[in-house]
Amino acid sequence: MVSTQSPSRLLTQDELKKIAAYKAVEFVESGMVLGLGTGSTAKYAVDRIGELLRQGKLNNIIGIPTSKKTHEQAVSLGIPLSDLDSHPFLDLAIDGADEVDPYLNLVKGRGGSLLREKMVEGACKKFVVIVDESKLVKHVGASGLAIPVEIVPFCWKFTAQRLQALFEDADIGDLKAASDAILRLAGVVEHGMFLDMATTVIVAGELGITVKNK
Ligand code: ABF
Repeated sequence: MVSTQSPSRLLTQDELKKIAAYKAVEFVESGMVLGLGTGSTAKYAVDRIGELLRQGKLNNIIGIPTSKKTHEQAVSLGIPLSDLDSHPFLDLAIDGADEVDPYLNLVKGRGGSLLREKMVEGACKKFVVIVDESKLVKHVGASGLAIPVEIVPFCWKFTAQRLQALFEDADIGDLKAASDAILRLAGVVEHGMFLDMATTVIVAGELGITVKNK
């Protein structure tokens, strides 16, 4: 864990997101195949990668976007893009998260696109998560907000009821067991718990940047 010194004035949440994103882009090297995340924090990282390419400080980057929105952003920045079919092994992905627990387990997907994110980020050697300190939780689900689950449209209410029945007492309990139980339900595509996937989490807070490694 590495901490920097505290800034002299209170920073806005957007400024903290940008600080975390720029720090993560320091991990990017020329020639890398990169997973490009989605959301307001990841957007800053994609912007920064585009800027460094334009300045000639990075070369031969290939980006794999995790959403249509990020795809459009990357195209507008001139970042060369590909997909998992052509590039099944990625060097690094940078993305935001909705919750981060002390073991670097994540909740993602409240901003949408969790399936693509899980596919891309599961194919990376290194997965760097960027958050402001408001995303830190004691345990997954502690924010009280629902864990996003992507399901097929066919009889979706039926699937939603079966999902609710799994966690009637509201306690998510063992995360791996909860993950397995959700994925066993027919009709479920994927869920937003990213367990044991992040290799590094960069947290920007009022007291500076903290880099947590797995
Ligand atoms: C996406 O962006 C989602 O998985 C996650 O829900 C969200 C985090 O967004 P933000 O950085 O805007 O808080 O990666």
